[in-house]
This record gives sequence, C-alpha cells and structure tokens, in this order.
Amino acid sequence: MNEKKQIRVGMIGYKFMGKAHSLAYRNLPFYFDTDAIPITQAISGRNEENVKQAAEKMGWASYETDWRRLIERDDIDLIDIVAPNDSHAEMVIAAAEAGKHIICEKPLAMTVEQAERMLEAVEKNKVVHMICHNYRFAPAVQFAKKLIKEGRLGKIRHIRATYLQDWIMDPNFPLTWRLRKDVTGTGTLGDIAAHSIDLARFLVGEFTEVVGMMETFIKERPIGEMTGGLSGKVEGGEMGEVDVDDAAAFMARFENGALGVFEATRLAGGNRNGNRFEINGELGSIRWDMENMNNLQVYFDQDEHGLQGFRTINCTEEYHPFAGAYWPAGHIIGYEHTFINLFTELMNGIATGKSPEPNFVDGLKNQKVLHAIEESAKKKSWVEIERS
Ligand code: SOE
Repeated sequence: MNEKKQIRVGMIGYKFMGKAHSLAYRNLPFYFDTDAIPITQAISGRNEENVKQAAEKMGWASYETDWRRLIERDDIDLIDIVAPNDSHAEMVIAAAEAGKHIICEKPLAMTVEQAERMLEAVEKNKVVHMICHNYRFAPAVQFAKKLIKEGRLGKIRHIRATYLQDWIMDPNFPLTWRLRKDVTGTGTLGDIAAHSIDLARFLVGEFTEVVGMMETFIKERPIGEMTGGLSGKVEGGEMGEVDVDDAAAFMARFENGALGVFEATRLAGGNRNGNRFEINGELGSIRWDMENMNNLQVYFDQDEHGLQGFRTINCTEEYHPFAGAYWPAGHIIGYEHTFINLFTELMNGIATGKSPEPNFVDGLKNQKVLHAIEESAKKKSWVEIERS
C-alpha cells in the first residue's frame, strides 16, 4: 500500500475556530481515505499557559508562543490561520514566503489591497491555499450545487439569503475583537455576511453590483475579551465605542442576470446561527437552513398538480456529497463535519499541488463584494464589483 503523505499542520490560534479545525484534523482519517493525512504538529498562542493547555487538550504534539517560530519550523508543511482578521495578511505572506501551504479563516483580509497581496504571495510561492468557508461543505449545500449544475432548477432568477445570530444582543456583551474595526475590519458584514456571499458565489455565480446599508444599534459596550466560543467577559469597567456594523442589508445583481437580497445581523433574537438561503429558478426552488443543516427543501414546478410543494430531502445518503462517508442514512452529522469535509479537499489538494475551491481567488472576490457593500452604504448608491 502506498505510504500516505503526512501533512504536518501548524495552527496559529486555538480558540473557537481552533477547536473546530483541531477536531477536523484528528477525525478526518476516520471517515475519508485522502491522498494525504493531517498531523497535528503544533499550535501557537501568546499565552503560554493557555496554549500549552490547548495543545494537550486538543492533541497537538507541541506549541509555540510566537507564530513566526511556527512558520520557521521545517517540521511544518501547512499553516492554518484562525487568528483575528488583522493578522491574516502578515501571517499568510510570511507563511507563503516560507513555502508553507495555507488555510486561512474568513474573511481573508481587512481590505481588498491586503487580499490582493496575499493572493500574489501564495501564487508566487506556488503553495496550496484555501479559505475556510465551511458552509459550502454541508452535504445539503453540495447537493444543492449538484441540482443546480444538472439544470434541475433551470435558469436561476433569485437568491435571498439571511444570516441571523443573536449572541451580541445584550448591550453588556463586551467589546471583543469581533466588534473592533482595528482588529476585525467590519462587524457583521465580514463576520457572517461573508458566508452568504460565498454561498451565493458557489451556487448562483459572480456578483456584478450591490447596493447596501449598514447599521450599529448598540453604540458602546464595556471593554472585554472573548472567553471561547461566542462568549465574552467584561474586563475593568470602562466603556468603548462600537465602530463596526451590528447589521447589514444589501441587494445584488449577478453576471447570469439573477437578483439577490441579503440580510445579516447578530441582533436577531432567537436566531442562534441562522445561515439560510432560498434559490428560485425557472423550474423550481431550493431552501437550506444551517440550524437544520442535513435537510434541503426542494420544489419542482413539474411535479404533478395537487402534489406540488416543497419536500424535505434528508441529505445523509451516499447520493449526497460527503454524506456517505459518515453513517447510514438518517444518522445526521453536524457543524464540525463541514470542516472535516473541507479539509479532505485541502489534503487532496496538497497531495496534487492544486488549490481546491474556495481558495484565495474566492477570498479576494469575496473581499471585493464586502468592500463594494461598505462603499455603497457610505454613498447610498449602487456600486459595481471591481473586476479581477
Ligand atoms: C461568529 O459570528 C461566528 O463564529 C462566525 O465568525 C463564524 O464564521 C460562523 O461560522 C459562526 O459564527
């Protein structure tokens, strides 16, 4: 049997996304026979006590307290960046110049200019690169893509997508890094609307122009930090100004003539992770809701009259991409499996030297849409998407 290529991973960061990525690396070989397998070699974090504990808890062989050291190590093949957005560019460029393959959490960068430099660095250094838009890899979303590609919906006319959360509804939730422009760039827009933009690009096509609005409802919050997951704790008692959006709404036109309506907010009480879309074509429609991620609702206009209506497909069978690797039909999978599925593509990509989608080309296109929405909200007018 041919020896499996081992990909030694160095991950920068180790909290919420770090936990999801760690679990994916360790569990991937249970389910998939990829051309290369990940080895959890080292993580890095500034606080030695915390990063040491995280390495032990999540099964990493070693740790560093300086990410640059991780990049310098010759026993690391792949750098995985789960650090806050303001450090993505410096880390990606350093890792690319060190010849490391790279996966970076979304959004790729703080600006289009940074994203362009990051793409240039990975292409110049010929390293494999991906951006972690994990929701593409829910089997139901992959199956939606299959149906659209097979022409089962006909020409696509509409997408309406919402990404609704409520973890910062409490005005006493602290001013953590996801709420500070200098660290995150934009608030809800880059944090979760970026996912809706990626799903729209994956399922409908390229954006041509947008018109949008953004709003900050809670203008100041107590200073504090994340404590893991989406929890935070107040530190001291000072208040700080919130300089990022709580909510964004925008419309879009696509190259194929389709129209899009999008909304994202982290103040929609009762919606914990409401990443949802509906797509309408000439022949039918599909609906997906992350909070019910195994199911895809489908409607086909050619169904017999009297029997027409949305029906629910439980995408847990071998006909549904990635699903067959897990359990028998109906034994549903979860959020963490979207990362496992994405990482199988990454492992096969590294083994063949090809950057699977979504990669930094997608990350840059996503960044251009985010920028156009910000510009549109300022100008209160339509803004064209900068062409590649
Ligand atoms: C917070 O909004 C967050 O953790 C996002 O940053 C992730 O990308 C999303 O998958 C879940 O919610």
